[in-house]
Amino acid sequence: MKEYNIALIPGDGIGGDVIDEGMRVVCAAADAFGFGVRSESFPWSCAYYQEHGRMMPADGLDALRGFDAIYLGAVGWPTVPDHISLWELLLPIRKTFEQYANVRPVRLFPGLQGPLHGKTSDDINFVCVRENTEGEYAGLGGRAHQGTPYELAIQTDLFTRTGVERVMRFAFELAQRRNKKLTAATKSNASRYSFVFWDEVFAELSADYPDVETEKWHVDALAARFVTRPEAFDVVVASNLFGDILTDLGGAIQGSLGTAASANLSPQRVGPSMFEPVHGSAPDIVGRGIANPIGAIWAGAMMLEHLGEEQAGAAIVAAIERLTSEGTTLTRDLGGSASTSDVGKAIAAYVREQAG
Ligand code: GGG
Repeated sequence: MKEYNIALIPGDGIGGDVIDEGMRVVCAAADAFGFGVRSESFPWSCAYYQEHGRMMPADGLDALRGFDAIYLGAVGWPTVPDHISLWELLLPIRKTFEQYANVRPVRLFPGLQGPLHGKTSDDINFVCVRENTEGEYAGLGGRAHQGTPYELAIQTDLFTRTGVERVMRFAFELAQRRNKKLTAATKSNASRYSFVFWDEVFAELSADYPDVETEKWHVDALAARFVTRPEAFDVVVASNLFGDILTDLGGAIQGSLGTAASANLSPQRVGPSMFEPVHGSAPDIVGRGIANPIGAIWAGAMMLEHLGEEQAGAAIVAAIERLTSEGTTLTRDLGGSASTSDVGKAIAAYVREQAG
């Protein structure tokens, strides 16, 4: 029997609650579809930072390297500055293992009522591919003359041909497997170096994928179009920051950010890929058992699909669809009163039923 080793990083706030439910469903799928899952949990988080002065140990990345996948909950807590928690845990994992394609599906599940009037699950079903290793998250810059009237801060973005080309090729190939349309998010009117370059690479590569229809939109207009014409999209490719912002909007139009899933893929398998819900640690609802685990569970389905267990991944997605269609076991953000574990247990039961 095949067995997969998963590194769990529940992280902060509701991260632990949603990863518990995600693992309940992943383990149910493993039992039902005949493979094994072993997991080891790492306590790296803002609480760990407060005890040890760092978000993870010095050899943390080496400890992760041998796993088949990483399953992460949420990172960030008000007691630790966000730029520390992000730059000492999430971003080193994405960059070191070259998880350059951050795949974030935007989908209104059947039965759910999103905020967009008249738009149904047929209208909201596309995928954002966010560049995940450079761009506005390159970390280049500095501060000087702090505390003086001459104080300054500089932050610059970084777009390399390798970085732009590889994520765009990934998005083109994804579009080829879907409905053959790729939209690029740009801002080449204002950002006259990086995004002019981004547009040039996009135009060059489009010649290699003649079967894929292409279009580019300035990110401001694109954000508006997410609201007015979500049905116009199939695959969207965006830089790191634009992709981050657009996919929170994506979470909103799919009914709740709590349902949004994300896969940080290392297509060349430089290291393990990482799977996480899009949402953060949600300090406002922590400890109340009301967090929506669907985003984490869906990320678990993407993890199994990535590991080659496509049937199990598809069964989890079908179980989520059944749950939302029935509408009786939903958390508060979706208008219900179910707890986090009610939702996890229901989805796990539906997965088991599918395997007979
Ligand atoms: N689920 C992971 C998490 O906590 N995400 C929140 C966040 O702020 N992520 C930053 C990013 O993806 O750029």
